[in-house]
Amino acid sequence: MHQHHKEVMKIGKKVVLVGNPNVGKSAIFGLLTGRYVMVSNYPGTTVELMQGYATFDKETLLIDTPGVNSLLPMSEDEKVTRDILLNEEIETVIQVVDAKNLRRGLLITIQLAEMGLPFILNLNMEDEARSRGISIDSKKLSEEFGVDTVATVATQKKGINNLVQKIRDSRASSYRMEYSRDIEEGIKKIEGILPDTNISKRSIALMLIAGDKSLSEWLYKHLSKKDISRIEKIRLDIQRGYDEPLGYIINTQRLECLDGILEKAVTRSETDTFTISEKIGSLSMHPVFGVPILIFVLFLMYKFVGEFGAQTMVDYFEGVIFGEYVNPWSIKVVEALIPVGIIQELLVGQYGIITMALTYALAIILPVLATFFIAFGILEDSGYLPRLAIMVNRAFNVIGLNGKAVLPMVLGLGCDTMATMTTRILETRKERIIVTLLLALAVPCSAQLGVILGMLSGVSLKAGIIWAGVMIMVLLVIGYLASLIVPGKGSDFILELPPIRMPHLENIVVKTLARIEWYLKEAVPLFILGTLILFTFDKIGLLSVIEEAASPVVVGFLGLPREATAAFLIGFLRRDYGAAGLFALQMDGMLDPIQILVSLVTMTLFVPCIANFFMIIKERGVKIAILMVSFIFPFAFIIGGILNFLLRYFEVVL
Ligand SMILES: Nc1nc2c(ncn2[C@@H]2O[C@H](COP(=O)(O)OP(=O)(O)OP(=O)(O)O)[C@@H](O)[C@H]2O)c(=O)[nH]1
Ligand SMILES: [Mg+2]
Repeated sequence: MHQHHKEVMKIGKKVVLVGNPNVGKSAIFGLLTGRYVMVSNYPGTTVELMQGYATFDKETLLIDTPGVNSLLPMSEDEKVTRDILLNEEIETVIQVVDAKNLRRGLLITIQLAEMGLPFILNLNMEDEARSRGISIDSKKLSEEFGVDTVATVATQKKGINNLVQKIRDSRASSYRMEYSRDIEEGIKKIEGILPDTNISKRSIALMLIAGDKSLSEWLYKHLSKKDISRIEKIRLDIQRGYDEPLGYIINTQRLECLDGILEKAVTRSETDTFTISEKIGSLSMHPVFGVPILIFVLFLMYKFVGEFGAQTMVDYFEGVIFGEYVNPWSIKVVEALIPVGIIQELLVGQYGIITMALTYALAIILPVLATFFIAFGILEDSGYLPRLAIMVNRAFNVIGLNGKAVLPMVLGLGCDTMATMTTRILETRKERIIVTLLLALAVPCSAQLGVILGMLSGVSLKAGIIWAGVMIMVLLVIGYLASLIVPGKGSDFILELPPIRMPHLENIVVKTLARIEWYLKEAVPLFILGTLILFTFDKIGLLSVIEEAASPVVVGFLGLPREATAAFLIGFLRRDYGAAGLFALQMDGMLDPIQILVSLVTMTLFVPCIANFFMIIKERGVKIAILMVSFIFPFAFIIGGILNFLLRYFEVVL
């Protein structure tokens, strides 16, 4: 969706934004560079490095990083952030802190101070801190750490100029905390072994003592085997003195130090009264009241996306704009200008680029997609999604996943490809594999969901409930089986809950436009490609051969008309395009209600799109990707066939 570069650009002074998840780093990055990167109200929005030159100085390269809870990485995205501090020569670090959650933020400040990197403390979300009665004595804080502090409210563009001023004369912190004697001695010994790098030996020694496994690659590059085992021995000697792991001990000592600082720098006025947003927030996670709230949210989405988007808007775009104007005119123009029959057909025939690819893309999918993006953007920014994750946590525990894993799945409703990348926030390989599989299998992305919602709303509520029921059952059963097969263990459930917030119109608009732009750039060319393939197959007679060959499955097993084969074929490229093909069949009256339901269930279980497939390869490797796909395709058809059999056997009226 956005450009990303694995390698950090070499030119320019590097300024890195670092901080806890969901504190506003990307919002600040956007203000400093004028480049839009996704800003959403949940942790893990950014999972890779984003770069851009500053608007105030073209020589300054700003780098946005994934949020971290500590510079001792627990997951892949956190490692990205630590590694950039470790490996790049950095001019300044801007540590973005959530001002209402200073304790969490200062834990990172201590580590930045230890690294010896020049940095400034950016107290963001000042507005929310104030409304919660938290006031921060930033002078005190500056004195304690020996660095500048700047208060900002990124959403209101407040304090940004100040921030820019301070970047120029940032300095390394004078703060130094003392750990217990055994640890301090260990640090000294390890410092004697370590080579010089961008960050202080003390900070690396502490990471090693804390048991940072993600450093092993770095160690093997810089040290001999003998030195590495010497370090490990030092670590084990210290560990012998404690029952808890050293990482935990070090953290506890840091927090103790912090509490001293917080006492001096933060005052809270008593505001025990629950704000309305907090009330809504806790109700939405309530085991009982949460359910009607969820149903209400789904109902609103259905009204807006399913009815307004997929019916009213599609009818208008398909029926009026394309049906009465674009397509008839195109046909006239093409026939008048190009007298070559085959080219006419290529453009405006049954499998024509205008009459099929563009009509599906712009008249059927785009209206539902646009409404879905708006609705989803509002949900993202409201802070509801992580609460939804908590609500369904229990069900997911059964299948060996925790609530943090639900987040990528919910995000999959927006885009499965992006969500597959977001699995980086998960801590164990097992969780990442299971979530990747479930995303590809049973989580329809926005484009698809919109088309499906639209088609189902043309059948009945019952059909919709059966469709959703099948998806949920597949999720739970396959998730459960996968958790038995995939080795490894899950992790504990820790999910930072962002506050419930009024979404910002500006962000929703910008985000929706960014997503539509992405759809036009990424998906539409694939639609055209798919149409070209169908056109060619049709012309050389291959299409009817394939229809014939697939007939036992499509016609016999699934009980669909043979024309549906073409929809499944293009569904290989993107399942929303396939679904649009089914939509077109439905509008032509070629599918009865059972056929609609069966074809939709089968299509939903397909791999979402080629892009998702490549993302699975990139994130999980070729072997796992192929394994997944060779499971998914037969599985999709089998479930569709079983459903067809059951519906017909019990003579279900939809
Ligand atoms: N009220 C308020 N909201 C803010 C402020 N800054 C950012 N936000 C909101 O906080 C949420 C998180 O912002 P992001 O910029 O995505 O946070 P991030 O630190 O990049 O998050 P990750 O990429 O997940 O680590 C969004 O909903 C923003 O609109 C602020 O100063 N005040
Ligand atoms: Mg971000």
